[in-house]
Amino acid sequence: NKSKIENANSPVTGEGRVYHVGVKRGEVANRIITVGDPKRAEEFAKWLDKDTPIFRIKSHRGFLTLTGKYKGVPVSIAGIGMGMSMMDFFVREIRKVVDGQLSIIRFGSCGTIGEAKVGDMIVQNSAFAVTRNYNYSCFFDENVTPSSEEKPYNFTRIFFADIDLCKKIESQLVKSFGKEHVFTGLNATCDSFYSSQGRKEDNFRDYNSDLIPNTHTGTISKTYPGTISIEMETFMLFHLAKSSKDHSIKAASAAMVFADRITNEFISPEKIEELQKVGGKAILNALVEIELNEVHPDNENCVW
Ligand code: R1P
Repeated sequence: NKSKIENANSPVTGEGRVYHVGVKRGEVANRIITVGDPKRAEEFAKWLDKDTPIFRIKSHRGFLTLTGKYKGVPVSIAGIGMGMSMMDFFVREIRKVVDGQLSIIRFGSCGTIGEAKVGDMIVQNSAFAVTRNYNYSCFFDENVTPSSEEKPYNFTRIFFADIDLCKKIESQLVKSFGKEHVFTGLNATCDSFYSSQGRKEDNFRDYNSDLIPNTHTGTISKTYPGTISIEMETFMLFHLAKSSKDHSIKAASAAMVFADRITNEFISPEKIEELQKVGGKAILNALVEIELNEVHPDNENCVW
């Protein structure tokens, strides 16, 4: 049975498919763009070379992988969904089935708490994580008075993107959008779209009103001054790239600003379409420009 998994520690089917992303060796290129929304992945695939057929696979856990060529270079575009755990599944499982160096660029959407505006582009050259402190006494019992050391949210240290890849992305985005619309800076990756991103809700006790209090002086900005963007995946990508044993992953991230978390402005659907079209091409250009030690699988196993 080809779909049977023998090893619970490293779940790969008899056919060599990783359990969640659903791909096997030869189906994913060394150069990868990850996006959250599968529709965005399909949109970017429109830029791929027309003379090479696009390989498409959707996994039972919602990962969509598209592989083809761009300017003659094998690339994959993956729709991975949202959050740090999806990025963790993706990077670890892809690393199992691709040989040689990997270059992974996340191209997503984000909010800004810095000087960028809705519709601008941000190259995220570094990232920290903001996670809910599940042990905070008041989450368990609202009547408890927490000690002064206890905080409802935790902040990690900062992890960094690959500098060369960032520079290539930055110059491609500047070419497409103009210098005044491209920012480079520090990103906050949060473990919730709601609580750790400082959104106020009626139904839950989140103790998050200090995180982004509609000014630039919230706890996130105070902890790491200069934080420009806020989203849910980039930290995990940079963290895994840094902690990969053979340092074989070049990681970078860029995002379209959908929301201004200080003024509460939100982007229009028309503007999203425009940004995705131009942005996708810029990111593909950067992806194929970077030097990379690629290993192509035997012809018979390879989809490109
Ligand atoms: C939340 O709406 C999602 O949008 C952002 C966040 O990181 C989160 O995944 O990125 P994507 O547009 O790439 O999904």
